[in-house]
Order: sequence, then C-alpha cells, then structure tokens
Amino acid sequence: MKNSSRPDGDYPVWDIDPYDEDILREPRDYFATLRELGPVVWIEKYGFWAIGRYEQVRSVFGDWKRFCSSRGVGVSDFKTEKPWRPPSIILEVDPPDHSRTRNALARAMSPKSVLSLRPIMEQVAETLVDRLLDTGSFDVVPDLAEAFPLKVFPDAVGLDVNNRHNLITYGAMVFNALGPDNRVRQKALANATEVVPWIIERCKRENLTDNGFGAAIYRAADEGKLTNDEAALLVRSLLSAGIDTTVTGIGNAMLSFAHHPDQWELLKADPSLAKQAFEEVLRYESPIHSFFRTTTEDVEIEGVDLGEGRKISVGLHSANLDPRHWVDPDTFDILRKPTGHMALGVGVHGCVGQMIARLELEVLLTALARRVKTIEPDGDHVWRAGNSLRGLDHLPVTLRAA
Ligand code: OVV
Repeated sequence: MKNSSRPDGDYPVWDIDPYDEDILREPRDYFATLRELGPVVWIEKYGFWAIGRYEQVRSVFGDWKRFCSSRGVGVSDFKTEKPWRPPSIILEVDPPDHSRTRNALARAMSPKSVLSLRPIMEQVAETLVDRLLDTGSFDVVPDLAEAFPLKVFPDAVGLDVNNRHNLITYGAMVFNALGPDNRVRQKALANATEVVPWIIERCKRENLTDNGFGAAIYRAADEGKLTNDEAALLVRSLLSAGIDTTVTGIGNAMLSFAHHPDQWELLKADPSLAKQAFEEVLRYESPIHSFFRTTTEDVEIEGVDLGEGRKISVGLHSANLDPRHWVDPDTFDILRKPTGHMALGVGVHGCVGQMIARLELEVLLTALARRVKTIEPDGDHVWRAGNSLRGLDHLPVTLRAA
C-alpha cells in the first residue's frame, strides 16, 4: 500500500489489527477503545486513520468534497491500486458525476413503487412466519434472515431466477472486498469466477422482468438519462447492496429480540412499534461496521492534520454506540427513537435503498409480533467475521406461537 507512512503531528497511534477476525466478530471493545483514544487515531498496521466518535463520523460523511468516495470506500486506494471489479457508478464516485446516477436510481426506486410492494411483502412474511412456527426450532440465518429478502428483493428488481443464493455470495464478495487482503477477503473473492458472470447476466435488460426496479432503471436509459451500460451497472448496484444488508438487518433484529425478551413483550403489545424498533436495531446492532473515505486535500480533524490522499475508516457502528451522543448506548430500547443514527449513512451517499430495507423489516417484524409469543435462543449464536458487514453465521432459536 502506498502513501501509508505516518504523517507528522501529535495524535494517538494504535498498534492493533481492526481486521483481526475476533474483532470483526465482536467489534464493540475495539470501537470503545478507538473512541477513547481520540477523535482520530492512526492505525499503524495498515497506514490509515480511524474515527469512531459520532460527531466526527457524521461530519466526515457530510463532506463529500474533502472526504471522497471516488478513490474507493474500502482500504484500497483506487488511485494507486486496481479495483477488483469495475467501480460502482453510484457508490464509488463523487458529485457531480454521482448526482445523475443517484437521481436515476432514486427515481427508479420512487416512494410510490416501493410502497406498492407492501401487500406482496406482507403475504410472503405471513406465510414464512407461519411455516417457521410449525417448525418451531430453526436457524434464523438461512431460514428467515436469508429466506425473506431472497424472495422479495430479487422479485422486486425483476430477477426471474432460481439459484438466488448466488446473490448472497456476491454481496459477501462486494462487502468483504472493501477490507484489506486478509483471509476473509480472499475466501469471498474465491467465488468470483463462478458468480460474477452470473451477476453480469442478471443485469442485462433481456433478463429482467418489465415491471421491476431493473426495468425502471432501463427506462431512464430510454429517456436518455443513462447509457444502457450504466443501467446495467446500476442494476449491479442493487444486486450488490440490496441483499446481504437486509439479511444482516433481519438476523441482528432477531438476535436483539432473542436476547431482550422485555423488548419483545413491548413489540408484541403494540406491533405498530415495528418501524421504530428497527431503527433501534440499526443503531444497536448496525449491519455495516465501517466504510472508508479518502481525503482530497490537507484536512484537519480536531487539530490533527490528516494529509491529502489518506484513507479514513469511518466507524458507523461505533458512532451509534458513542456515549458522547447517546444516553445508555449499550441498552437496546425500542422506545428510544434513535433519530440521526449512522447505520444507513448520511449525506449524498446515504443509503438509496433505505425505504425498501425499512419496509422489509417493518413488514417482517409486524408479522412476527402478531404471531410469535416468545423467541428463545436455542444454543449459542455465531458471528461471522466480515470486512464491512457485522452479521451472524448462525442464530438457533425456538419460536412459540402466540
Ligand atoms: C457494498 C455496496 C454498497 C452500496 C452500493 C454498492 C455496493 C454498489 O455496488 O453500488
């Protein structure tokens, strides 16, 4: 990695590997120490900055001019290292280029078209929860957290396919590729030769139904707002970011409720709390632990000169646990209304699919709250070491019907 020698100045230097698999599985202690050490900390092993306090996380994400995305939102600097795939034309790009693709995707996923998905999502959720209640004991990760998005999201995009698990594999590649060249990244990218061509095929117009988000993106191309190649890349963005994120959100929601039965009682007593309960899940067990930005000029944070062309690890999960900002951040409290949490980002790159993610979780948590009396852990859960996502490998539970 180039340009990783330490800049001059007085700041905390930390000899830790944030990508140690034990830390990736349970990053809370790492983040607590990161926040304690200072507003910005130098991570010597990789030669990047790390920030974990709410205030700095928020302001870095709010300033795309000085903290850019076009040099990649992972450890690797696209200016000096070749990306593993052609860069995303919405994630890995800055305004003004970003504005056109962002607008096109936002229009394709308009509030109206998102909300029209509610009845079908409700039907899928109710059928799935009834079936799981018949089963009683199962692993949340494959049987619920993966099963629900794998049904509703590809259908909404307009993918007409069977081997949908490839979408999970591809999501894992995309998110783990943002980390350093560790075992997690290597294992994920080992699937590339098999899965990438499959994904590229799925993004073609002729392989999409004519009533999904995919077709809506291609209509923007017909209107001259995008080229057809750009439309394909925006469909790829949906397939990159639309599955593993919500899978992780569902798993983390179930874990939170399995471990906080008092909060499950609150949701059961009033299922209309589902929406705000998911916001608290996003804060308390954020699906994405961190994304990077790169400095475009000599910038300073709290008196520390970061230098130009420097990578910054931005701890989204950490910001959501910062006691400088939140009262009792380590308490899972679905009545809290955690406005301003950083789980979906903020600013021009704030999650463009957030309405869909929120709808999926609201519908699913509502169906569960109406039907499920108790969610009991049935053995130990297992976290998965992820270079960007923090989600579960396994969550065995027993559900009892209401
Ligand atoms: C991992 C990720 C997040 C958001 C967007 C994309 C990927 C993309 O491919 O555009």
